[in-house]
Amino acid sequence: MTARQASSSAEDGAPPGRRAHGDLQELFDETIARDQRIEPRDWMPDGYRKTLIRQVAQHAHSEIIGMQPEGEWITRAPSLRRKAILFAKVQDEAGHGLYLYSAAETLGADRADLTQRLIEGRQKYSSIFNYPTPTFADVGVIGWLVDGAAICNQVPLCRSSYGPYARAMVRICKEESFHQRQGYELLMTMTRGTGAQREMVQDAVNRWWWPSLMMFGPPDEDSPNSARSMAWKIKRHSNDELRQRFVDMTVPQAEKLGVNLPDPELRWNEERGRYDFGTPDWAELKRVISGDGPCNAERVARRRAAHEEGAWVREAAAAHAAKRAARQRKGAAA
Ligand code: FAQ
Repeated sequence: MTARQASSSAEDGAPPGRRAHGDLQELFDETIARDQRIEPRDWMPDGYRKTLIRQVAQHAHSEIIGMQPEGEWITRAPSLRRKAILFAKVQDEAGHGLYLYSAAETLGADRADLTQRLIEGRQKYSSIFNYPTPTFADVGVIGWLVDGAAICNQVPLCRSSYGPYARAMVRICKEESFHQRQGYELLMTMTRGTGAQREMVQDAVNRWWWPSLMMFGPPDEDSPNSARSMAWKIKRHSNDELRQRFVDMTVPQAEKLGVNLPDPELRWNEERGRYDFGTPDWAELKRVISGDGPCNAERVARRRAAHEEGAWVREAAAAHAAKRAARQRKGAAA
């Protein structure tokens, strides 16, 4: 019997008593241990549901707020080709946000409530989107480093134990890979260009390197959620493991591009077979997460304005859906 069958038989029969609850917990634990997926109708512990809503909502908010830093360059992209590429990328990010809000809804969260929490500063989004994008090289570096870090973090989430989240991640990761390549291709073009373009790229790398490492979250010893999330197989790897993986993947790419990563401690460790690297400024991460980064106020204000300006669209869509449903009911009755 799966957790789903158990949950529906408990619903069909008498309300689950202590014993039934124990059985459901056991089935849930077995499903996780067997590496099978938990689906929306399955019984799940409250903590598992809450953790998922927290992570999936933050992830969705990150995709939507993440449209802003690059979005600022759509009207200023240097060619029609770059404009079309950037437009498509930013549109993909909107799509990712929507898949993720849908995944959160399967857990019983209400999308309007999640948005409200975001614009009131009661729910987080990724620290990385609170940094400015003063030059077009930032678009390339976001694609290369930020999407690169997102891929490192998100590919394991395709095996997350919660079905709708894992399936959303499969599609998202395919698109993120494209995003990463477009960023790298843009930087290849710029680094083969003029000295001024190369300087612009190096300056953007200097600004984005450390914030990209912070995307993976605090160090393991300061990560209150990791142990539980890993036991539940929501997260498959710790923050530090993924950060290391990102550094190992990125250093050879930086060498190919001919840019320096701004870390004097970065060097190959023969014994470990991995790169050693310096310590990010964790106080900065804390500041940015708590709302005091360079662009937090601006990002949330923009999101709030977009939500308010979009009220008429939501009202029109709801009125249209109601009209259509009434027409269908009339048709069915005739
Ligand atoms: N920023 O105990 P942990 C993208 C919070 S999408 C802000 O380690 P956890 C696509 C954390 O929430 C990028 N907050 O937490 C794109 C927790 O707070 P809480 C987003 C952070 O959950 C590319 C507290 O600190 N990706 O880039 C951050 O186990 C380009 C303690 O931390 C995801 O959301 C941070 N960096 O691990 C779009 C991936 N780090 O809730 C546009 C899914 C930590 O207890 C352009 N999420 N916090 O109050 C995850 O993998 C995890 O949630 C982590 C954090 C790894 C982010």
